[in-house]
Amino acid sequence: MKYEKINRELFIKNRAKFIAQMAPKSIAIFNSNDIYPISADSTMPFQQHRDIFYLTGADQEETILVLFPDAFNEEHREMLFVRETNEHIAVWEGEKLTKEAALDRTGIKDVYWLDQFDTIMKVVMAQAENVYLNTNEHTRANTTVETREDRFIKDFKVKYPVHNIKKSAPIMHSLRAIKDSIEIDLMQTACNITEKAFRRILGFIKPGVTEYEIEAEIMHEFLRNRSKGFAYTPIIASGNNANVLHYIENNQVCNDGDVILMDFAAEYANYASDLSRSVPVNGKYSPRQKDVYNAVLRVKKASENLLVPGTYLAEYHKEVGKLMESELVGLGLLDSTDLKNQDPKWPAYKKYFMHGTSHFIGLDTHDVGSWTKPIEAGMVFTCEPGIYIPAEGLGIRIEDDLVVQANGAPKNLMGNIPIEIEEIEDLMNA
Ligand SMILES: [Mn+2]
Repeated sequence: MKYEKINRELFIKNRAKFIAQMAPKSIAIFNSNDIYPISADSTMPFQQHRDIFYLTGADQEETILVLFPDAFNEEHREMLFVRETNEHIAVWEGEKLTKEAALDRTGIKDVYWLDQFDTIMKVVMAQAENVYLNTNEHTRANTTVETREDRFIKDFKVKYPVHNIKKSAPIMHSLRAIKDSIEIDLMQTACNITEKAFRRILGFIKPGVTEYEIEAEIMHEFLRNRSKGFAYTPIIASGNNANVLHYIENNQVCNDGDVILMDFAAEYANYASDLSRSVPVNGKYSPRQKDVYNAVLRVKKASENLLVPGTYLAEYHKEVGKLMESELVGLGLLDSTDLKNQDPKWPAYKKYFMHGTSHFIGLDTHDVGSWTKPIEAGMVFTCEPGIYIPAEGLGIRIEDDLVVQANGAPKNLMGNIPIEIEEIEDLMNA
């Protein structure tokens, strides 16, 4: 792991919060992710499952967490199973968690080797009525690939067919949506690394550079700051490429006179940040580019102040739509006829701003959290309005990450990242 050791109090508190939501006589089980194969003996870099990470801090494959607060034996109440390590593994693959290291990292006293799992489960399952299993209930999840968790659940239900199955996902979503101060600090670190990369490329972007050269500069800055890389696939989209919302080829030359829309951000300790900035390739926005940029910026500033406790995300998005509608009229992109004829289900502004304004962010970039309950203090959201005008080869998006406060405006974790036109132009021409 490149990141500094995390204060394990976070994971101890997270487990206590989960246990507080469990029914009596229940066991909860969480699995790590697989290491995904590519071909031959190649694999993708390991990415820990965010739920077991949230509950333990264990950042290693083939790890299982078992929580059983009502267990008869104290050593069965909180158990971590890890792959047995030895000197051979240490030489070939590097250091894996020993029992001592696992305790140090997670705060779990009872650490077992994985080969004891089946034997111990027989003992504890005989005492339990319910089992919480962890499925992916993110509404946009792509679940074609069978995960280690999916495989485990299949086997487990065959072995223990008469226990009551309960869902961990709703509990995990409600816990993970509200961030602890230790998590906010980790997210702030991710945002600060993102800031360094943005400042670095402001001095690098000029007509003739390629989108992938900009991507390379960003990655360089991420790695030297203990991030393992991008929190999501970066979008480095110059000119009309900005109008392809998920443009990730990043293989074109940046031309004089174009604006380049960049949606990139660092991960740190598995926590995501998410930034968008749109800057002029030649260091000076044209008058039209300035007008569109400032329209997006006004929508962003007004929208973020709506991220307050008690508001529903659906209401919030409606309000942002109204702000955007009036800016689009101001830019001459919509007129009164467009507004008169608009379909309430697909309002006129969606022609130029077709995506949502905010999403939860945390251990996942599009983090878990309820879209049907009001916003609460401690939730972290992006705010990312944009205006896309293919006819003008121009697309602008501006995005920061914000922590909802109990009172007043949210705290901007990206408040130090240049956003005003003058500051961006000054830095690009320094
Ligand atoms: Mn985003």
